[in-house]
Amino acid sequence: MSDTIILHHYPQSPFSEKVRVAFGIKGISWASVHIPTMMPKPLLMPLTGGYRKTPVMQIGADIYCDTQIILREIERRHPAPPLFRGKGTGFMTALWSDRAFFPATIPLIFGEVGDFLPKEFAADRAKLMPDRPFDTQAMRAVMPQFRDQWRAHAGLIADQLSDGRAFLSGEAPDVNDIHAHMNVWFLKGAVAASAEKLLKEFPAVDAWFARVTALGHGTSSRMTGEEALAIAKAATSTTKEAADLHDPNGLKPGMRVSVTPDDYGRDPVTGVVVSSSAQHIAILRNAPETGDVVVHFPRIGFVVKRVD
Ligand SMILES: N[C@@H](CCC(=O)N[C@@H](CS)C(=O)NCC(=O)O)C(=O)O
Repeated sequence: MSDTIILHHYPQSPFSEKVRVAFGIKGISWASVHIPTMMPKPLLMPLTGGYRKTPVMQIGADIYCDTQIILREIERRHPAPPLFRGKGTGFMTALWSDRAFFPATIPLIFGEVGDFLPKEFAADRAKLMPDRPFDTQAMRAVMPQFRDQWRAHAGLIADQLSDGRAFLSGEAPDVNDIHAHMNVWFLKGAVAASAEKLLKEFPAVDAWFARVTALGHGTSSRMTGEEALAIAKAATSTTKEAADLHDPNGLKPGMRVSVTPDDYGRDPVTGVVVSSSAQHIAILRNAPETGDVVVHFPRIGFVVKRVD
């Protein structure tokens, strides 16, 4: 039971869709824990120590925060079929997807459906993004410019497919499809008619989208948040202590640090370093509901600070 992959997510979450498609490509069986779409998340916080974003992956007492580290870990544990052909480029595509394409998708969705959002949801997202007010009126005002941006991103997908290939890297799907698919999936799911208008000039993108969707989500069974907490408590982390000889700031196992996203949802998680490298940091923490857990983060997009 403790090596079951557990995904804490909700169905409408676009970042979770990246992980669900990865499960589909690899044919993985996983346990699905539905978490709330906004705070509070009382059954998730004991696992992460404060990280609130969606999704979070749990394997026993190892907790993975952010899709970068989640996809890396899925690949490590289930290497076939590969998600990553080159070891670096799949992560570069992620940054395009998350930090350029996603910010163009958000105003197109919330500029259109803003008036229908529950007040609590808007208030939660305003708190999530303290530097960027969640102002749906303002989003509506800039929709024409973001349509241009969105079209340009979708056009890149079309250009990549223009030689007739089935998937972005060739005849087999990989992580580039996962990252490109997310924003198209989000727009289509939230504002179908507007997505259809924007994609009309890109029939190859629609056909590719259908191929990626057909990969499915692997096989999932539902689990409750309470069951997931009990699994963490009964398990022991399998993460081994490992020092990073090249860490430019002298970070070492045993040091107490905080790890905080640098973009939004900037809630620090504090713990003791178990293992770190240029691309990951794993910290040990403890909560009464879980006992000892090791929480894993990527380094890109996260601020690590010593706390003494
Ligand atoms: N960098 C994160 C971004 C995750 C993210 O922004 N997720 C959205 C939902 S798809 C979120 O956390 N929204 C607020 C929430 O779910 O509480 C990742 O790659 O996992």
